[in-house]
Amino acid sequence: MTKTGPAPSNTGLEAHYRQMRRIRSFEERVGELFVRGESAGSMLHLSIGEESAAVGVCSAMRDGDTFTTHHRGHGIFLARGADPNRMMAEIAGKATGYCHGKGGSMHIADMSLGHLGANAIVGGGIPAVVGAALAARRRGTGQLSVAFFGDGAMGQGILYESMNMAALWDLPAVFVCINNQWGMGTRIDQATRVTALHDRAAAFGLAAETVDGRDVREVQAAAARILDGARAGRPGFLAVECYRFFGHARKDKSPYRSPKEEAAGRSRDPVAFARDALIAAGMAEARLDEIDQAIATEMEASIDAAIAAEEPPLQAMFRDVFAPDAPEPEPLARRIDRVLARD
Ligand SMILES: Cc1ncc(C[n+]2csc(CCOP(=O)(O)OP(=O)(O)O)c2C)c(N)n1
Repeated sequence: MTKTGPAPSNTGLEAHYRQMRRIRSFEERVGELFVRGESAGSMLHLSIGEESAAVGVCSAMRDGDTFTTHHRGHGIFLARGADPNRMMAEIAGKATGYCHGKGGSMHIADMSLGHLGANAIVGGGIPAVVGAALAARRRGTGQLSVAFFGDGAMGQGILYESMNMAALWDLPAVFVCINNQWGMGTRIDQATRVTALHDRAAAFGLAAETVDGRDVREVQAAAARILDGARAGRPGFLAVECYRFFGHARKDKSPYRSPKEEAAGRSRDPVAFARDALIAAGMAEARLDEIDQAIATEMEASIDAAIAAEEPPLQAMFRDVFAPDAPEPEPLARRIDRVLARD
């Protein structure tokens, strides 16, 4: 049930543009961090091309709402108000990062901004929003919870268990599938016969729509419809159609896609689309260039700060990993000594 809302206006488009440009610029710097050998871990997944999904949906969320993301979640967290300096530091594995350098790109979390956690397991973050939505409803807080995931998670059983439970209990939960057409090297139509993904959610009793991600205003309007319904107790599903501009992770040059396909996908750029729409509405290109420059300066400062930041001290290895009252884990060397001493 793909619906078309009223024609989008330019109201708020400049703010959306700024936020999408910040995400694009941040991701470009994250790519640079990796190439410079300064990122922690070996994997980075950039959301370039998917900015409208993050900004469109997050702009329909309210303070206090919670969310989880998949492994490609930098843009979503930025759109929910994350500080790029703390994010970049986290991706660089530094003590000043959101999780003191222990989460990295794929396990970043921050309860104060409602981020219940990114998750590297495909579909892994989805069930947490059902719990968060149940808690919100029982407490009567008016909050809702949103799960962001990729089209690959449409093949995970936990999504269907979660949607079923949310629908059965009328929970304020929303499931957002960022359909960038590819799950690693598998195109969506090589993975499923039913590519109208919202039909599956509708079958579980959710309000379900698909929206073209090229125009952030369309995404925001569709997200507002779905989120308003969820807040009133009718959980929803939104698929945002977009294109993953680059490889799955930084080392993937996507040899499984033709240059023609990539060119067509990149021509659906939501950042360029918003820029063109602002110019068409009378905004001077020079003003947009100024905005871009200010954002580039902000993100360049974040990469410099992340590289210069302190590594976490070794003693912090087990901090924030175990419950505060749990006994300290025994160091491996002592354990080996103890086991060997038994013989
Ligand atoms: C349960 C599980 N199976 C396989 C993987 C390996 N894996 C990591 S990302 C990915 C593809 C995910 O595609 P999608 O959900 O569409 O997200 P995208 O990468 O396109 O953003 C796979 C198969 C995993 N992390 N977890």
